[in-house]
Amino acid sequence: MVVAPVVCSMAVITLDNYIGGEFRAPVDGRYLDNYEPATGGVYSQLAHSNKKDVGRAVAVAAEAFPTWSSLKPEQRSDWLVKLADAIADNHEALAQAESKDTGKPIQVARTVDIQRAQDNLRFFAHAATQFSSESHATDPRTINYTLRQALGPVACISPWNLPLYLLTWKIAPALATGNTVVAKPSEVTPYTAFLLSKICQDIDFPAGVLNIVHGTGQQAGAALTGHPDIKAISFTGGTETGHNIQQAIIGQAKKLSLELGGKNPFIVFADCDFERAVETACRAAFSNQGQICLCGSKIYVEATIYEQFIQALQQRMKMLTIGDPADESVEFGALVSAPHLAKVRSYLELAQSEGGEVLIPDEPIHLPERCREGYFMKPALITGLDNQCRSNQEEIFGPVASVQAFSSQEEVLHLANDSAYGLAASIWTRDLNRAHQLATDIEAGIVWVNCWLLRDLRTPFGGVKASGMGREGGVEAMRFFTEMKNVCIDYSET
Ligand code: TXE
Repeated sequence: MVVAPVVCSMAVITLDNYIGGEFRAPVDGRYLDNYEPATGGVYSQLAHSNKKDVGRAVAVAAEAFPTWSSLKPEQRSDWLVKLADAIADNHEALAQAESKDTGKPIQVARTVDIQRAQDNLRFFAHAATQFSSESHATDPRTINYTLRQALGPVACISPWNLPLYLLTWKIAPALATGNTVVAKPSEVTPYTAFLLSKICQDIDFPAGVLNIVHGTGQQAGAALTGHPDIKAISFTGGTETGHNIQQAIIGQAKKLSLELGGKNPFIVFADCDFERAVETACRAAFSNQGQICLCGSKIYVEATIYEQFIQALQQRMKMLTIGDPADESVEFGALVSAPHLAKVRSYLELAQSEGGEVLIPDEPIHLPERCREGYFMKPALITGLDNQCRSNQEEIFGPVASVQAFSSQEEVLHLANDSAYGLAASIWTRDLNRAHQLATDIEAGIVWVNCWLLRDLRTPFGGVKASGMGREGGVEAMRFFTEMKNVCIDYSET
């Protein structure tokens, strides 16, 4: 084990940048506080990197590129497997760290986040050895073939909701295809990325191939996306940030993939499997305290079962075990930060001012002494608002879902598409034709029928409209991180 398990300690941990295989303090010596959401206390400080730190990281990534990109795919694959194995060896320590840093329940960090980080690396390690390209026999004496070449140093910018899960989802295909990486984790949750850099150093991961720079989006993030030697940017985060990045790089020939926010419809018809629909609606709305871009935060229920559904959903919400994320039995922890908690709560006030009713379970939350200042709130449902209200249109990104009734397939299709976002949808019905029709007509990048968040890493992942641009996952990610070059050969001369 290279990563020390998290212990209760008064000592503040320093999270330095990882550049060229070494830990480096930020050039100007400035650090930012990092808070533990369950307690509200500062437990670490991360490098407040600036343009110089980013410049150094990009320079070493550029230096490492020729060697890394000329390795055989099998060799890169071996390195990714080695990294995945090392994450597996440190699974528990990483899970504890992720739970501490984000406020998510320890059992979620273990079974979802850290497991998926390993899966991402193994998946793209194997994909590296299976990646092929096309050839076209144009006539009997001419052939075209397409090379897919690595780009160079690329930027991977990840958010705070699934820190190591989404960081590895980006770096794995980037590295598998031969690029070198400068990653910028969220300043809100930098801890597991720092531990990943310790793991890289421990397994002698080739220096300069993966670099991790900490800091704010405005300073470190903007310096990275604007750096002239960065060839591609893979970004997951808020819609506004995505648009800012898009604007900032106009005129620069960079590939850009944007995975942004969502306000996803969860559509329940009267002919559904009622128990499963209720159970999944609760999971879809409140997993990770509602802080997943795929959360089903707008629930549409066919009018004939609307009252019954709301009752059942409220009953299910009462059963959620809310509390200290370090507690093994807890299913619902703290929100990620004080400002985020304030933002989410402000939507409850907004919904009431818009004329809606806010339904919150009566049961008190039992918190231990250490969590008195933590960022906790109960899950909430909003009812009685029409689709156009701000609460039904804006991404809240917390444990708040709205419920509306509908009377026909046409009506619910209109309601679902009446949104700036278009990431995911979940449809609950036993009518196959209806499911296929809606799946085709809904404006979203991902549609689940009678399920939610059932993931196959080979499938394209991403959204339309304000939810983003481009697709991650499987071969799409491998394509994003490579440039095509067509080679045409005339071999007619005898
Ligand atoms: O995300 P940001 P924030 C949504 C959610 C949330 C809102 C804001 O609604 O309330 O976004 O969250 C980096 N150039 N999602 O403020 O700012 C930043 O440092 C380059 C949905 O935390 O978008 C971090 O590493 N980088 C989302 C990353 O971008 C910049 C998950 C995301 O931060 C930058 C999280 C800049 N100018 C929030 N500004 C999802 N789609 O899953 C910031 N960053």
